[in-house]
Amino acid sequence: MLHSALINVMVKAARRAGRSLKHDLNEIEHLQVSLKGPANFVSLADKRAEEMLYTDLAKARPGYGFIGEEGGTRDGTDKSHTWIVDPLDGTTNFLHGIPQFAISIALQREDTIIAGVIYNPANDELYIAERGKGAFLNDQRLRVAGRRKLNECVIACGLPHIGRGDHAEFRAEMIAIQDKVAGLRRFGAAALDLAFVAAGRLDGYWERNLQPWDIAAGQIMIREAGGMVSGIDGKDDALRSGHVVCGNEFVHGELVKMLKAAGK
Ligand code: 2AM
Ligand code: CA
Repeated sequence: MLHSALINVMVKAARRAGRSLKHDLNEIEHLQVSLKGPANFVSLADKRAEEMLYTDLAKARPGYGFIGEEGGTRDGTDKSHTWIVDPLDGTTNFLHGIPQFAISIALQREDTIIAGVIYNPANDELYIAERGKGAFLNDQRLRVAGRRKLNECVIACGLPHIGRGDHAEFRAEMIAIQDKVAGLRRFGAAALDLAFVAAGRLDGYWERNLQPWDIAAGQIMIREAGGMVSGIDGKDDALRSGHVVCGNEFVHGELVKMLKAAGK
């Protein structure tokens, strides 16, 4: 399938960094990690992946700014374009050899995300989206699920971990949603949760306290697949607030209502 030059640049970068992550995953699975321990090994793996992504993207589009999880912000001469990159989303899964992690690359022009690529090298699933041109998984056009009965919906969430977020708030939200839906899931890689909603595998998803690189590529994926993404109160911008809720129009609206009620 033919994609734009921009998408080709992003896909090529994602695949190269993906090979590196897959190699490192193999080391973890065979316990050939460094003496300093697996956590240190993983932080080297994601730094290496981010450097590869930066090198490839900067070579193809010199001057664009770059925001990455590992290296922080690198300003470019072109102030209107910024790459927003997570070299390894789902770090804990990766560390445990759970094949649910991804590279996430988005391109922002002014205030708008115009392209996104999410790539899981463990199963070779490649999601792409470009503004106005649709979203695809391995070249198959994506469409969010059409369900309009909550008790048939599978909804994913993020669980705040030790020392992070508001655990009591999460439990209240979970209780509000748990007995209205067919099933709750927690996969642990935000970019893939968003991609799964775009692909219609999940009907909806919410999570708090994320970073722009967790959300940016997934957001355009869902919008290009016909779904809705916002901050938790329904109208705000998830990229700014760090809190995200998504689904088809109906599910998104219902989740917003339930989350609001849970907060009271
Ligand atoms: P990461 O794996 O790149 O850290 C898990 O619930 C999701 O939350 C993952 O996508 C994870 O991304 C993300 N996340 C964002 N901020 C985090 C933080 N401070 N600690 C752990 N996970 C975080
Ligand atoms: Ca992340």
